[in-house]
Amino acid sequence: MRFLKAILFFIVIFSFNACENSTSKKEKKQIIKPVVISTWNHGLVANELAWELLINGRSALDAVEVGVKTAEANPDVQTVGLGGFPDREGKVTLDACIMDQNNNCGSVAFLQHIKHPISVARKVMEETPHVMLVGEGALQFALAQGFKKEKLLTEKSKKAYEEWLVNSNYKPIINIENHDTISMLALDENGNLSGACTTSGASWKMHGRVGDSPIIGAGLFLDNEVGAAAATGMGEAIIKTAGSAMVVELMRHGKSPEAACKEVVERIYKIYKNAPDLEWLQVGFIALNKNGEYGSYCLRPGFNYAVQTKSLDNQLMDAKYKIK
Ligand code: SD4
Repeated sequence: MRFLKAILFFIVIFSFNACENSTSKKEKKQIIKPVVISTWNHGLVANELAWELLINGRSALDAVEVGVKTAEANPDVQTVGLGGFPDREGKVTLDACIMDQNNNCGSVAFLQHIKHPISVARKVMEETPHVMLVGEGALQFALAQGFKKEKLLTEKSKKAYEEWLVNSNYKPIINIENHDTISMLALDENGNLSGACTTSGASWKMHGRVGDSPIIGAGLFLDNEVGAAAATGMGEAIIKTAGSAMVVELMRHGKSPEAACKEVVERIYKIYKNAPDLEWLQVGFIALNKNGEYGSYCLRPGFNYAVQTKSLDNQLMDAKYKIK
């Protein structure tokens, strides 16, 4: 009898545990990984290279650097790296930053003559005790690290600049002159996040102007426990709201990536809704959380982003927007 009671006791305990395990398995969200997302249609090419690395088990950090370098090297992408539109003095000045899963980050701003500012930003992160180097100091550092000095103003961008000089009117055209910053976020096979952002900034900007793109928290931010976010569009508006950091914080408090991006765009709209600048203002955010869920939102129609996962072939998605 005692023996039978013991067996019964074990059966009850065993089935209780089995039942508990299966419910907790059901409750656990399935994590989608790897994932890579990046801004605008040049994100498609960038994703291709980043994906190649991710699918072979490489880190999200390597993937985002390699990915965005494609836009930096492409002279036809006229607001990133080589061939970027110059400032109003005819000089191409570049901004970039990179961040990894351990909150390590590196950034360069107002950097001239170097085609791959993202790689210089990574060197700042890995080889210096600092986060950000700017201007002449950033250039000296890049040269000391073995980067080559190059002429970044192409004939095509020079011509556009000369045409702009005729009226010298600083009024960007939505989704055209602002539309080429590449921001990329990735989640790798190990479940780690990284992000990168690189740009020649707003075309015809004042000499010395720095936008959101190299500013950790504005153009890019991530928290490996929560998610990552990055921005494109008019940097001044993104800096004023600490845009990417806010998106991540809103995800921490339970918002989906899209809802978090939307809330920050709403905040920007509130600031600008009675300002004359609203007429040509565009901002867009992309976000990716720890579960591999992604989303985006922007102020006006026209912003799209490229996504690649195991079940979704590299493709462009149109972001939802505020102003219809
Ligand atoms: C800047 N945010 O310098 C950049 C420009 C940009 O898509 O994103 N364009 O303000």
